[in-house]
Amino acid sequence: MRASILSLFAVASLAFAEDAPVVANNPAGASYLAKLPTKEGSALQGSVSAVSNGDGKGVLIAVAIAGLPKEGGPFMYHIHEKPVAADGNCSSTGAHLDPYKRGEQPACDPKTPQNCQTGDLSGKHGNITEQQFSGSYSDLYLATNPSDLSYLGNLSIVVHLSNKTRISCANFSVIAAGVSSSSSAPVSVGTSSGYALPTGGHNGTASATATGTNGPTGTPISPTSSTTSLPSSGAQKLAAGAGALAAGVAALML
Ligand SMILES: *[C@@H]1O[C@H](CO)[C@@H](O)[C@H](O)[C@H]1NC(C)=O
Ligand SMILES: *[C@@H]1O[C@H](CO)[C@@H](O)[C@H](O)[C@H]1NC(C)=O
Ligand SMILES: *[C@@H]1O[C@H](CO)[C@@H](O)[C@H](O)[C@H]1NC(C)=O
Ligand SMILES: *[C@@H]1O[C@H](CO)[C@@H](O)[C@H](O)[C@H]1NC(C)=O
Ligand SMILES: *[C@@H]1O[C@H](CO)[C@@H](O)[C@H](O)[C@H]1NC(C)=O
Ligand SMILES: *[C@@H]1O[C@H](CO)[C@@H](O)[C@H](O)[C@H]1NC(C)=O
Ligand SMILES: [Cu+2]
Repeated sequence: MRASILSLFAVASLAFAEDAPVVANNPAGASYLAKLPTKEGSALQGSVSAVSNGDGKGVLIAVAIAGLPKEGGPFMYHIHEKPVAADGNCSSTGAHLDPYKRGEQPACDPKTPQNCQTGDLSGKHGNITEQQFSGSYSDLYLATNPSDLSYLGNLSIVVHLSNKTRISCANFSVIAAGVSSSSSAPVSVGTSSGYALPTGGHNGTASATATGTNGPTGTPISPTSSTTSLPSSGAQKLAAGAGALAAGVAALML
């Protein structure tokens, strides 16, 4: 009896796996930032930001990563379904954000992004094939609206080697919760539960980005503290910074 109920359930959940809908009601000006932690002996650094698109449909993702290892690519990165535990161990982030339960297989086809796990950023938008990468793109299936199943604001980013080893991870933090388009009311995101802004001079960045200018050319929100900042303008500067940091990557494996 029990077994047959379980297998019925398995069949049902397969049958009901559905495409992800375009997220249409992201709050205006909502902005989140995940800043990868720097580690002794590793050149890896970077950030991923997610800002509501101007029309409220989906988000603009901006990625700036440098100091990836020479070996072990191409690199994948995803939004995972849980935050990073306080000890920083990336195992704690669980699987990919996948509220529509399509699972890992078959692999995401970037031509049909609605059929990918909503957290599968590199599946939908491309792996990182160099030791550094900087770019931004729109993703229509991710939410800055806390009531949407694909809300990313209390989740995390994980960067992987090609063999899935997790080499870095970070919580998203709220920079600005935004204003709901339906009610014009500021959105509440429960700042008591781990939404602390990254320490170290983020206040200036936050006020600069909270105004919600997010055209397709928007540059990644870069940390402004002197020890951890990535160059914020231009791939050349990023590449130069990455080159200077490229030594001593071998110790990176976790
Ligand atoms: C993954 O690849 C890295 C670098 O190529 C290697 O050091 C590590 O042992 C591999 N891990 C697994 C689980 O295969
Ligand atoms: C993130 O926040 C949403 C909305 O408040 C909530 O439904 C979800 O359970 C939270 N997820 C985690 C992993 O805390
Ligand atoms: C990530 O966020 C969770 C919950 O919001 C918090 O418990 C955890 O300490 C944070 N992790 C890190 C590495 O800051
Ligand atoms: C991280 O957590 C996993 C699973 O609990 C554990 O096997 C691993 O040893 C931990 N890694 C570190 C560096 O503590
Ligand atoms: C990204 O890399 C992974 C691991 O090597 C591979 O399985 C996957 O097909 C790659 N994805 C794309 C879109 O090239
Ligand atoms: C950022 O602003 C908050 C509130 O205005 C203040 O308490 C905090 O000290 C500021 N942090 C920095 C690094 O300036
Ligand atoms: Cu992942």
